Amino acid sequence: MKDVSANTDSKKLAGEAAASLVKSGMVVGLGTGSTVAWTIKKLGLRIEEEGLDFCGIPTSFQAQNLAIQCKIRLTTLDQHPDLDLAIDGADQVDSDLFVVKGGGAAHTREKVVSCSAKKFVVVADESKFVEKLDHDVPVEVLPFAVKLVEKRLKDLGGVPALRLGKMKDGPVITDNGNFVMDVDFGVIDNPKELARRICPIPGVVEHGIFDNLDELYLARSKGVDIIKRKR
Ligand code: A5P
Repeated sequence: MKDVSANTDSKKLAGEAAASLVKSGMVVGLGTGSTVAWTIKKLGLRIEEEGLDFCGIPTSFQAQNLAIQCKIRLTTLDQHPDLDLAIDGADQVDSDLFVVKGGGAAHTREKVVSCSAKKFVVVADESKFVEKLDHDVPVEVLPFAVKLVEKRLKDLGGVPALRLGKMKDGPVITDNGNFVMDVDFGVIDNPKELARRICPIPGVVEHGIFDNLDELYLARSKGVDIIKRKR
């Protein structure tokens, strides 16, 4: 379980700031995790106070439950395949705005939702921002394929570890019914190339390297910086 007490103020600052991007009439992807939870809560307040009227598409059971609590109208990708905006958290972001996600095992749906959006925004506190990525890469794996995927990830130079449950014996099961491996690749010099090599492994459902971030809302000591993608 992640330490949700650390950086709570910064997470709140970044999360709430991005809620201002949502306008009435939009279809918005709602990410997973403790930072974007602040965005979702703020959107709930805006519905109550301003009559903001938009539809959300949640990326996990966690996001769905929170959105329901906040009285956000929900829809599906089948009904609304083209989103105006997706907002989500991250485990790490580098200076070229490549992202590692999946600390909450939700990266597959998060990728589908963010890739369906015209604009993808990540909210994060400063501890997540690095020059070069060196975070373990979460890889969602079909349970039937675990051994093959493990071998192929090792062939790529990774050290894979099956993610185990905390209040459950055995592996973590994702919202899609699969396993997750956390793969240590050390410093990742070329995230795009690594992503390209993980993708074709049979049994890999999705990896946690994202190259589609448009804007980063980064909470720093003096406030929230908005960093736009240059590449
Ligand atoms: C979910 O699988 C992840 O991609 C989250 O978006 C990420 O772990 C968010 O981290 P925080 O809880 O620190 O916002």
